[in-house]
Amino acid sequence: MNRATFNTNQITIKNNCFFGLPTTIEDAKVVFLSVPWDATVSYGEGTANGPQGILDASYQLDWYDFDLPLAWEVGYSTLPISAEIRAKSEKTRAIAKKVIDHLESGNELNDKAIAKKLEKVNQASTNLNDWVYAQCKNLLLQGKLIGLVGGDHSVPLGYIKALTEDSEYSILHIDAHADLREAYEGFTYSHASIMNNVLLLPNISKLVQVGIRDLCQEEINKIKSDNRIVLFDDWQLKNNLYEGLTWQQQCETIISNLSEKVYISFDVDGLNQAFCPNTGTPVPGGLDFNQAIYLVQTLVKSGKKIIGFDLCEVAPSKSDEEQWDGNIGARLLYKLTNLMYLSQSS
Ligand SMILES: [Mn+2]
Repeated sequence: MNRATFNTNQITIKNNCFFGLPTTIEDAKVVFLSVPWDATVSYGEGTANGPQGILDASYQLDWYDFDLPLAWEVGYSTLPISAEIRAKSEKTRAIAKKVIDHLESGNELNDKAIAKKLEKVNQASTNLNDWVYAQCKNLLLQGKLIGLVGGDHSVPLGYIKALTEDSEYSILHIDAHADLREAYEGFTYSHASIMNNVLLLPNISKLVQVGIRDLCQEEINKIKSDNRIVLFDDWQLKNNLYEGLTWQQQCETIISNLSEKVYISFDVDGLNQAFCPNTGTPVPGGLDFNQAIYLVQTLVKSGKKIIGFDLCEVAPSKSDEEQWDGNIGARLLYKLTNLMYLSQSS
């Protein structure tokens, strides 16, 4: 980016870079990696279009940030949204659908043809995880911070794995769902299993879950039996608020459970659906946009470092004119990136 001629008050040029910020990878402090993948989603489709929807809406943002006024100067670089990954997602999704249809008709997974399809889907997911891992490892070795843009919530596993090779850290997980199922619909790498898979990695000291409000018994059992998991469910958070505990007090309690290095896994459905009307698996309730940001701001104020983050499950509206989901996604992406950078530089 030519900083001397870059006019932050003028129109943003649509250059396929998030927020129109065209920094080279070489000069970048932060790199955005898009993962347009939703092969195994269980309910609504469309999160594979999340990166494009966020990109399209991101041109419209103003660059001034109240936490990091000169955020646009930091150096944010955008890797191209991979058409190949997008195509593989589509192809795999078609196979996964057959498995889901089979199960939804009340059948078991012992059908040979279906088992073969399932194997294909699991292999494609493994390949995706390997791809994300390789991309992230490469960027981390260059000293870059990474903002990963999903995709459904299965996609950050390779990134989280690459980070575990550096040091121990904890995860702040904002979501309506606990995502602790041991495979869902037979898919080992389902979006509903991401945190189960994460906890199989070494070096994850804590998983702190916030805003959760849709759980199955298996997940409750896991939360109770694994002392690395700390649950701040949406019901309790809201009840505490109604009964006089402030959001600040609750944020401090949440953050006190995290270690010095924190990764944020942000599923947009952790927010109230007003902020993600087209997301795949919406649940009523949830955090307000400002509550979520305040939580991350409080984390930064605590002096803990944000070592990376993902933003998943943003599904843009099918209508071109309506960019609300993408708009919220872009604002979250900007804020998370700025706060990550701020936490690293203070
Ligand atoms: Mn979710």
